[in-house]
Amino acid sequence: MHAETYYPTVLRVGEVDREGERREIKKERLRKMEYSWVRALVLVICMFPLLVDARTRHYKFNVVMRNMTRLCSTKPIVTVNGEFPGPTLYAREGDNVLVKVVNHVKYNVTIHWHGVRQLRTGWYDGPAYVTQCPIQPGQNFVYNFTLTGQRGTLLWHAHILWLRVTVHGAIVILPKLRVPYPFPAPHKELVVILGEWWKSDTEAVINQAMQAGLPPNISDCHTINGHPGPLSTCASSSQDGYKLQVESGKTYMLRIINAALNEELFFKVAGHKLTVVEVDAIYTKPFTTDTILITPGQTTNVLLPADQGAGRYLVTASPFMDSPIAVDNMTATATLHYANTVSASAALTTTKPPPLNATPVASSFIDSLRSLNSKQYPAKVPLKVDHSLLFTVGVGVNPCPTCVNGSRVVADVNNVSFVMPPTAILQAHYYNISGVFTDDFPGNPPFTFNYTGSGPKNLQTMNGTRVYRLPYNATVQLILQDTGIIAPENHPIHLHGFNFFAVGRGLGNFNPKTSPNKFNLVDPIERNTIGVPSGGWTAIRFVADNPGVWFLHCHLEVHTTWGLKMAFLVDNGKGPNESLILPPKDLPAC
Ligand SMILES: [Cu+2]
Repeated sequence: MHAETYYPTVLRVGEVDREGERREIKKERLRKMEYSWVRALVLVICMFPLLVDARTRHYKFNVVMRNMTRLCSTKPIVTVNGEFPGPTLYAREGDNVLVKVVNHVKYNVTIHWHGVRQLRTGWYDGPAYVTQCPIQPGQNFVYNFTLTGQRGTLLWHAHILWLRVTVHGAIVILPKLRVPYPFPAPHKELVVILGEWWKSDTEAVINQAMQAGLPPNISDCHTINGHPGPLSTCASSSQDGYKLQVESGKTYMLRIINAALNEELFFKVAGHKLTVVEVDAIYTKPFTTDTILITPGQTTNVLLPADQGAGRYLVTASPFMDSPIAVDNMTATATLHYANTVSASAALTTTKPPPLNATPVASSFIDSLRSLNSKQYPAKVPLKVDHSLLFTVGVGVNPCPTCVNGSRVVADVNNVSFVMPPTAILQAHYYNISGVFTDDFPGNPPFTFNYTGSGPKNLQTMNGTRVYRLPYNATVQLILQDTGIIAPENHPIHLHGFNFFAVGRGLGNFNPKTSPNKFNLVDPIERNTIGVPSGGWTAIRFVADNPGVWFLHCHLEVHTTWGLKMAFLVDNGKGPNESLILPPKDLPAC
């Protein structure tokens, strides 16, 4: 499979972009004809950088309300350009992307380009009060970043309040022109976004929960490309929901994204195998499976050969939860539909989603992931460690006189529940504004206990806006250790500004003497979001080669809201190439 390389055939870039590319190629051909072959040769050599040169892609995101009906009820939702899921952002590796975000809604808004490295351009990363003040109603802001050294699927989403429930979409980064995929080029590529639908207003849900100090309600169903699907209680016919149209004998690439707020999901296609080729915009060693696991914030590209008989096949997205915690247990469905299927009512081949608590299915998927680690796409795992950190992640209980039980559920990293500052940390850092944050985030738990046991007697956390400071280019090993406080739980942890290597993983407490013996320092998976196993730990390594302030948080929105978040502050290195760019002139004010 890997002896040859294959060029992507259909570049599913927007029509305008494809036109532009065709025009470029035509112009180039005309120019060639005007010169003798020697001059043409010289010209081609000179022109070559232009042909592969990066382009600028312009997008406009109008944040607007729109009424949407799902599960037999209608409500206004916040959208980008009226779409749910939002528009796909197409670009090539190396391109400069400009997105003008105009806020037409009553909420403050920011957009995060999840997984985009934002090298030196931290101002455009998007988490509210971390890298920028929000875009206020009636205001706008142009995000301006370059896609350097990344290709694959990522996502964009709102990074304030719970707006990302409907404000999200795909980022498709195609390889540079003429650079093939390291796997057989698919016939077609399809974006598949998994999400949630809430009948209630999610802002009201979380506000009420925070006032009461209790966990918020759960969503009413999951969605595939915005639809609960043909098996949903409100489906009008078996034709409802998203349809993946395929032709027999062709291979398709699904760019799968989990944009749900609070749930990790299994994804299956009845009767079909899926070959994983990329996660979080990093090529993987291909492996074939019938079920993928995807946490909120993660992306997975799979190849799907349409090798079955004509008919319709069920596609499912169902939750994974291996702790005694309430989740939305509704399975979202869609159908894979063969083009030569005559009748719309053709037999539907179904599949059973894995059980809710299918830990073995989840573990086997995670254990199969490896970086491609080829000559062209090496896994540059840091082998020496400058900063060795251990962060506990979990929940706690703090006093709250006005709450229902006199206490509130909170979440923390190393016993610190992060408090959002009134202004952006990056701005406070850049302009030396004191009193916004401190750089004393603890590199280890403030006190040791049997982390995955039932927890210490005192479940109280400290509040603080504390960052962990790193010099430019420092190498970091970070052990993310789940705690058993209240209940152990799987936390999908997302790091902004970097990819990291997931070098190890285990159940129980991390043992600094024995656990590292099993680390994979050769071809561990590289990504930006990783599930810390319930009652276990995950070890990651990264190089702090990006100056700025970089958020680290649980991608279950409920845990982020409760305080399971912190930030790394990476200082500038030497000279402009190792320093944060100047702040943009239109950076919103708080
Ligand atoms: Cu979490």
